[in-house]
Amino acid sequence: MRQSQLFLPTMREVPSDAEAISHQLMLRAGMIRPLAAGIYSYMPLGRRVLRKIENIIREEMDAAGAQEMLMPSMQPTELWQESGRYSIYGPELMRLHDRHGREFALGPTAEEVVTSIVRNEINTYRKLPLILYQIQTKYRDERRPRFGLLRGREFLMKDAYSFDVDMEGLDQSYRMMSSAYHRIFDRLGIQVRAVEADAGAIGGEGGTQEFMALADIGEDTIASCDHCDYAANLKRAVAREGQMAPVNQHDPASREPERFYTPGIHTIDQLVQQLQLDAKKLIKTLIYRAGDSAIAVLVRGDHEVNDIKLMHALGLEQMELADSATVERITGAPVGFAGPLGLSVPIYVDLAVAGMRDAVVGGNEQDYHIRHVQPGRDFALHHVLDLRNVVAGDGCSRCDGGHLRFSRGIEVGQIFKLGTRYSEKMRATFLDANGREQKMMMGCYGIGVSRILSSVIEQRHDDQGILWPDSIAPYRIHIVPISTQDSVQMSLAESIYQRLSAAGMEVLIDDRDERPGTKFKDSDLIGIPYRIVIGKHAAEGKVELKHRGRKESEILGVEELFARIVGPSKGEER
Ligand code: 9G3
Repeated sequence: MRQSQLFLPTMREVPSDAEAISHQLMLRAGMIRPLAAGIYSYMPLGRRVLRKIENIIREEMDAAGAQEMLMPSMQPTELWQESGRYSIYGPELMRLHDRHGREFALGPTAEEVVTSIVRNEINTYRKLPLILYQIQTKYRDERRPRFGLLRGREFLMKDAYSFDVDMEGLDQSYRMMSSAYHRIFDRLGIQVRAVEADAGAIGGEGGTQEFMALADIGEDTIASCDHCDYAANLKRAVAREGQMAPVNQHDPASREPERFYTPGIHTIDQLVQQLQLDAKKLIKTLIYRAGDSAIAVLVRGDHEVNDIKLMHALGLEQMELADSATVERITGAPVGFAGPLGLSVPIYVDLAVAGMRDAVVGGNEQDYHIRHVQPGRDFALHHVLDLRNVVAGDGCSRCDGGHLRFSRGIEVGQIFKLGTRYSEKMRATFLDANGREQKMMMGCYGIGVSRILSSVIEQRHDDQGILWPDSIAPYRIHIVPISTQDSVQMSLAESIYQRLSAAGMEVLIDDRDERPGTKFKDSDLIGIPYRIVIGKHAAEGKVELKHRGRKESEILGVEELFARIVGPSKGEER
């Protein structure tokens, strides 16, 4: 491709509203352009990379026995009524009406659609297992689209769905997909960590993994053990069971609860600061609305409630903190003074609280707290369970001696065991070998294709620009003649360009009449792996070869160059 023809609007200046480095570099490298918030056009260079990512995914999905199809984005909302998910999703689910007034959703995912197809076509165990997938645009009206393609409102996803006769079959499909994912991410050159995750609203019979691209910009927090291979999304992570110190009812050292005056102190930090108290000696009491009732949740002062664990404990799909009026009604005090003593609502206590002694709690009275409180003695412990976010340094729940540490990740893949969550609601059944009607066992498997574009750049860039892995680079070779006015240089450049292209290489030649500095800056920015500079050595038939990811370059004769580029040993290509 001749760069003088290529629609490649590179930019020098860093776009001010782009916070993520991948977002900045994709804009500057002329790979994407914004159309609206969270909605982007892929320019030729970006499209080339995206297509390579798609093709690697296709190859591995096909090799794993999945079959590619393509489903509509316009989904009749009757399907979402059938699955019971129409009411779960609010404004995030983009809806529209056709000219006849029929309501459609722009598909954020395709469980309903694929199940509606399979239930009409499959009715015998002989036709299972079946794994279908598509690579298609998804729509989710995110409240806060950000970081370019990392959280967009229209994005490309590979979504696959497996259909099996039983749990054993589902486990097999799940394993097949999981190992395909490891191969895919390895070939894409992304450093990925598979972590235990939470199935969330999609539901499912347990068993879901997220594939996290390690990157500081990532919105997800990964808790991983420094000793074994345990790793989990913070929403799901479990520490070594909080050691519940034996609750000693009549410990002589413990004193009776005592109310004390704390004017204007209504946050944990204020309590810690002004009263020189250790947050580990405090108990936070949070009032949540659970449906149309309320509950109190107690965690230690230095811990946070894990909403996902709380919702699972209560069997609820959504929950939020009570508003201040509700807090006043239940505790008799303004927000900030809630405590467990004398509460009429059910109290859910995190494991780490149950073993506390001599704790400070809110006094359920404005400007008052209570000290020397002992859970179990001064208030009942009816519901004691793991309700908190783990913190760095917590003991690992899987091995002896390991401790959890945090890292950030971008979720680039998710695989779920759905079980009969959809086949039951949507009657996707088959007749088994005994002629009995059974519900299909389903799994679903997603990869954020456009998110991968950003993730690769987040992990592989330097101050000058992008460092593409060979597998998905938009071109493999960048020929950069220093001066288009120099006929010796240009004729050598042209002949190398023709020969490499004829050998099937993807070559970009910078034939623009630009200053060398501009050419080198653009070349570093777009990050093509191999650069061949045609300069002062051209007269001796020599060129300079440099790999984008390495410092040193070398002067080679043309024949050496071809031996190096066209016919390298496999290992060298990595
Ligand atoms: C919605 C909206 C947003 C959503 C969903 C539904 C996430 C939704 C979860 C999944 C699960 C898997 C198949 C591929 C892998 C992921 N956000 N999810 O179901 F209506 Cl607005 O998409 N789907």
